[in-house]
Amino acid sequence: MREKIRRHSTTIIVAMIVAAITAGAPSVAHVTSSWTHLRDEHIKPFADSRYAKKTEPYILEAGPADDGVVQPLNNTRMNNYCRDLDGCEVTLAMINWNAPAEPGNVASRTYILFISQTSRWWRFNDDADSSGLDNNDATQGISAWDCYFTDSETSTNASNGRDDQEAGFGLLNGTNVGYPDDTTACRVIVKD
Ligand SMILES: [Ca+2]
Ligand SMILES: [Ca+2]
Ligand SMILES: [Ca+2]
Ligand SMILES: [Ca+2]
Repeated sequence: MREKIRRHSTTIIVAMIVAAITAGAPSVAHVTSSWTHLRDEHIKPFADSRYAKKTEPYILEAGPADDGVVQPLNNTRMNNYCRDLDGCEVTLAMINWNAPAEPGNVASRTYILFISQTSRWWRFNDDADSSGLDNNDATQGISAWDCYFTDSETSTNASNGRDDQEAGFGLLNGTNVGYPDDTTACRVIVKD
């Protein structure tokens, strides 16, 4: 009889161990699926070059000495930053337009720009939804006060003359368009 009881208790212990292992199995599966989710949804995108961020903003300035002359933006960098899945953020800034009263003050406008991944069409999300085609022999762009972001990359004179006969964009510090040309600078800041 004692022997039988011992066997029975052994059976119960074994049953409890099996139950514990079985109960533990779903949590192992859960951990595995959590890891898979973490890897696929949160880690992989950062390793995917399509999502890779070039953390340095691309900044170009056109000072008073550049007045009226288009300063070309590096087209490889513009493509890397803006011709992708998430476009880029473009800030167009005017600096020092009121030098004696507000030295170095910066006026700015910021918009999102997408350059088409399959053509040279581009578009901002400004109020006008400004859009154009790069490299089509017709200059297009946006402006903020004295400063112009243009799909022209080539200056034709020192009086705002510009051409869009190649792929690429430019920054123009406009001459004779309303702000003191001897102090005013323009700056474009492009973030991926
Ligand atoms: Ca981008
Ligand atoms: Ca154009
Ligand atoms: Ca162009
Ligand atoms: Ca100017």
